[in-house]
Amino acid sequence: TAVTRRLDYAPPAFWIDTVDLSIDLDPAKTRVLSKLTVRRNPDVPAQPLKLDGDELNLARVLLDGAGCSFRMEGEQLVLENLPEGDAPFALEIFTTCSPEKNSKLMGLFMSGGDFFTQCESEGFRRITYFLDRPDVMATYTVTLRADKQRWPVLLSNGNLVDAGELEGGRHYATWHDPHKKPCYLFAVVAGKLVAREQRITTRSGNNHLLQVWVRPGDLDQTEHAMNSLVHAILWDEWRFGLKLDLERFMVVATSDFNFGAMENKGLNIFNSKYVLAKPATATDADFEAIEGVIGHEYFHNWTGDRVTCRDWFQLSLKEGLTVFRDQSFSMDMAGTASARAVKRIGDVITLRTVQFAEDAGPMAHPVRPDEYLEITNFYTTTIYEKGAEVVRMVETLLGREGFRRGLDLYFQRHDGHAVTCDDFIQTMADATPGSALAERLPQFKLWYSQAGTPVVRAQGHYDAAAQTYTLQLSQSCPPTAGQPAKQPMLIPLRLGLVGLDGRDLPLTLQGGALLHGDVVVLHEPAATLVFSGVTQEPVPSLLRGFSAPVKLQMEATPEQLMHRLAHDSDPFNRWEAGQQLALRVALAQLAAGGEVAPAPLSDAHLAALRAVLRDAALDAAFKALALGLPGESYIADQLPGNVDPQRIHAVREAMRRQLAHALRADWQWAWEHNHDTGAYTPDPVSSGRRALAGLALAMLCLAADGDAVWPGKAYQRVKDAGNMTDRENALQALLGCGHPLAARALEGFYARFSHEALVVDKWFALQARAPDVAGSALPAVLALMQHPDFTLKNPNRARSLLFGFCSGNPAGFHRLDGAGYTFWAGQVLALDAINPQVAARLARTMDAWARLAEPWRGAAREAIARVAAQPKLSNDVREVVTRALA
Ligand code: B3K
Ligand code: ZN
Repeated sequence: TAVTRRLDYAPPAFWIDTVDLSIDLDPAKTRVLSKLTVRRNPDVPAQPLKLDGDELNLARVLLDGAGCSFRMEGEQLVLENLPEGDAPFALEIFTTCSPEKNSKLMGLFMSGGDFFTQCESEGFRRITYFLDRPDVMATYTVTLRADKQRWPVLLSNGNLVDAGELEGGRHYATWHDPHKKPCYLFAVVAGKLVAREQRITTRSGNNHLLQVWVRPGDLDQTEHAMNSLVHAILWDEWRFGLKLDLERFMVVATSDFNFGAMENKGLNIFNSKYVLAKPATATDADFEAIEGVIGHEYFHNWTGDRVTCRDWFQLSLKEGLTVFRDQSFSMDMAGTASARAVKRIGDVITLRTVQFAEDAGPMAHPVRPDEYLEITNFYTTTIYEKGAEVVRMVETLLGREGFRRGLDLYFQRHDGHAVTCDDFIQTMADATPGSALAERLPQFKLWYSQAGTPVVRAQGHYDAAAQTYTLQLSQSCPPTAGQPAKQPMLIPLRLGLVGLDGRDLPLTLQGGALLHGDVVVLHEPAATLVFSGVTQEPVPSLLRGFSAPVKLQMEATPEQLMHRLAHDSDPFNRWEAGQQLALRVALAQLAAGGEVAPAPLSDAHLAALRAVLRDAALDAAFKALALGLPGESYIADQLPGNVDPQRIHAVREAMRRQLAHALRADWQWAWEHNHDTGAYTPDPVSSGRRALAGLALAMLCLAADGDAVWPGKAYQRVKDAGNMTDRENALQALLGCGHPLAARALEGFYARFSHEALVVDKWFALQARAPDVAGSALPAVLALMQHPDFTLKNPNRARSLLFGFCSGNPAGFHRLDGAGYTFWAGQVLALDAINPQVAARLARTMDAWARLAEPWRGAAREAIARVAAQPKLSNDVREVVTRALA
């Protein structure tokens, strides 16, 4: 298959106005009759109608009720002798497909005996022949037929308009969706399901039926999802004036799903991981993720469904904007300034560890890509998270009100249409004439077209006599594949100058004004800012709140960093100062040769961390983040190359052990004050206390030095914790210190939860990430693959074990003998035969191979080449490994 290019976009030669589907559901052979009203697109020269298909069996085609000629061109169905002129004609296409053989989980597939669909991006063509592209929008009516006993619930988009009995124990349901939509938003569910229902009256006085559909035994795990949905509906109306436009809104959970969830119009389908939660089985992180993903899919109803993408290169139009919306929602739900900052820090950690690495690797691409072999590979953190940062910068430039005005105009102009990223950003500028965005729109648009992470260098100078502080800024962006030279970008830098007493000094910029009082817009390759009336030497705090997705490089003394760790009024930068401090220590240890120092942290550094831990004014959640060390892959990303993953691990472990020992009394104090959070609720305050208690417990186990007290406490907690967060943290603490009790604790954990699939996933993941004591990690993973509960066919299960090991356990994976990489190659190939999307994700865990030192680099290349040499690879995996080796 060939590469698809953005600049090759051409409007469709035909429009499809209505789709009338009749689906007879059967696991082995489902029959689909599709009646389409089609007409020529008068703006396009006459040409044949080419309908997309994939693994379909074609039985019959009728044109205006009569047989007609057609031919196949690869998987496309081509019709040539169609009526001239603009008048609509009727096509009837009769096909069959086999849901039970569909292990790719795209199109119509089975999960636990029930039917589900996944159409984005190109799954609808696996259900029937169609113009499978998002700019073809139609009105759908769907009749589902199935055995009533086996599949009593029949759902599709829109409203239920008819239902009844059929002969032979079958029944039917007809759904009509009044909203025009692209086919990627089509959905069908049929199964033995039950719903939690709630009626809601919104602020505009409309009444809606909300349903969360799950397997019968799971109803007790749906309350949090329903609450999250209600909050999302109310929030979108309050914050953006966007109302629910459907009488009925449904969420359905399935345990076999390629990713998180899908925003099908009125019928969102979810990976059960992002719906089901009860305190006994779900952690605080799970509860938080459910709120975020339920919000995300709901917000797509406007940003995605009503205004959709013209083509898949515009994916970030809906994804970047919707991630920005779900992040804003979660922040508002978190409440306090501190809880908001904790959410922001978490989002930035993801961005910097995953997206920055993507930008620096073989899959680097712009937020609006220019080409793809397989679109499924482009559901990336660049499209999603960097895309969200681009929208956040728009909000920073326009202010909250201006941003709202922009979005209002966006819906006025584009509601009901399939549009582009250019349309979005143009609208935001048009709504805010004179804004920093409108003034420099062409430059801002580079965020959509240039790949790579810009680097901002800053240097400060204080002139005591003149009472000025001069900041010299410059920017650059490293080359990426196909983009050797980059232009300077528009970068909003939120900043402050921290005084001796820890408070911000007033900001007076010479010859210019600061946007919103604290934002500088850097648009030149280099700029000099002079602040006047600065009465004392300040400590600069740049990129507050992480106001742009860039790497900031600025010299700072440890004292300056500690001053900010103690005082910065911006909690994000306060945390960041601590990360910088730790990073410097790690990088110094990596640069020095020889043995890894057993205690690399200075006394002053430890004292600064102790002060944060003991600070009565700080929330526990913030403390847990501030006391955490940067991850191994983030440390690796800071190196120019020649990455030795084992040394990074050893250095970070030395830091962790030192932190555990040196602060032992403080950890004990933190544990005592935080380990009992009473009856479980997933609110930010108590979840923060659980996070800090979990960290303290892990540290105390690590510092146990043969003493059985703390490992014993952890073991006891695995047995009798009142919620999954505490239980999992305790188990992780035991595993993390390599204590022999860990094995027994794991056994007990499994025995208790062996019937809870989502907990069994955790059980696999915890072991996949367990420390590599004497090379034990890989053999342990191989043994787990033989466990009766392990299967490559279930994406969640495969991800728990394989991704847990290949990306979550660097020391175990990057073995000197290369056996980790050989294992990776084997699993990528095995998965590719089952589910190419999941296989391609696993393939990407080797993205950073070229930055490794020998012998890892050579062994990694060999393993990737082995995969690339397979003649029967999917496009998904082929694209990833070809780029990796390019
Ligand atoms: N839009 C879907 C992702 C579909 C992925 C297709 N390969 C989920 C989301 O972003 O909300
Ligand atoms: Zn999305």
